[in-house]
Amino acid sequence: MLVVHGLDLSYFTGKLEGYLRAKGLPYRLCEISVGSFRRLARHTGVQQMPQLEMPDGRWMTDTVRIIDALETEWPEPALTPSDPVCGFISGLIETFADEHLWRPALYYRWAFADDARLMSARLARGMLRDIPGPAALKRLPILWRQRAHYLRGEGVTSANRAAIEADYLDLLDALEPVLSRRDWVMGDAPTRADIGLFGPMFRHFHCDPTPGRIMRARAPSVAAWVTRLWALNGTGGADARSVTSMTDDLGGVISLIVERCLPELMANAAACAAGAGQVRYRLGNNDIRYSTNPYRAGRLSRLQHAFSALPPSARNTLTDLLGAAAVRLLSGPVFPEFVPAPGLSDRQGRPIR
Ligand SMILES: N[C@@H](CCC(=O)N[C@@H](CS)C(=O)NCC(=O)O)C(=O)O
Repeated sequence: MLVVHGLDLSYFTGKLEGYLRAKGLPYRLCEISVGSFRRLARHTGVQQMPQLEMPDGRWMTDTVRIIDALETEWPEPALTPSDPVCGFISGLIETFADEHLWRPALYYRWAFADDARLMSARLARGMLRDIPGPAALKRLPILWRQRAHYLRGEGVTSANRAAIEADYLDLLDALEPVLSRRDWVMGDAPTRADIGLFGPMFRHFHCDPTPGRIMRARAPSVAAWVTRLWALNGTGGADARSVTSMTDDLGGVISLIVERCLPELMANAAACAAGAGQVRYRLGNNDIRYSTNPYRAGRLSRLQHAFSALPPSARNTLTDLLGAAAVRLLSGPVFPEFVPAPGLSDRQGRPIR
């Protein structure tokens, strides 16, 4: 059986679990501790969760690489549409979910007192179970660390809070009409768009107290989609290869990606390429500044490479869908593919010494 080493409150552990459930692949979740987090990183070279242990002894990390590999090893049911336009959009939505929604998801968890108290206590009792001391005391350094990394470190300030909240609220408003009409984001079968969105939507926005309350009130069909995906054990015959055309109602989600996510990915990639330590990006009328993220730059190159490999007819359709500005950004300058540094690196691809 597959073993997922992670935490039952983690964004990307949840994304991988959603994928395995949609695929109908049985797995066991093994809760990481501080010690095992460091030890397991030696198998893959990256200190992050989840780490996937395969029955044949192989180890994998990074949900994108894992899903790429498992889609090849277990092609049925497919979660990647074979239609070039739909396949590209499902990967674009996955990238948006993995990279752009990270900030609002972490913001809602660590900026609100109730959420931060609950989640730091769960981490203290869970992941830090191998560190001696009372949970009440262990909670405080966790709170400090998570706020330093995931609020200040991701560029959250009191001035840009409303813009970060809008990332979540506008997404709910864009998805609610779609998911009140059908079961899955892109059509009659779950795709990588659903799996990507499931990461932040399930473990953070659905399960954390403050965004969960907002989701139930503002977007009940999104809440139903989260639990629908969690309840999957295979897709019951649905297959992403049946998703062959784009529906008009995804315009709201596409606009969020074009206006907010792609410019951020580009600003970060350009700052990485220039060797700058910081990226500055405009979200609405607000500035967001954070340390350049090499892994995130790699996610833009992946999209650029996928775009350049498409047939001209698909690129034309995507120009109509995404607009000329987004397509200019996807067509170049093409940044080099991200290659993790040798040795141990962190989730951003930075070497750990
Ligand atoms: N790109 C990775 C991201 C994995 C990731 O960022 N995991 C988070 C937890 S959800 C992590 O390991 N954080 C480590 C930390 O906070 O130090 C993936 O797709 O798996």
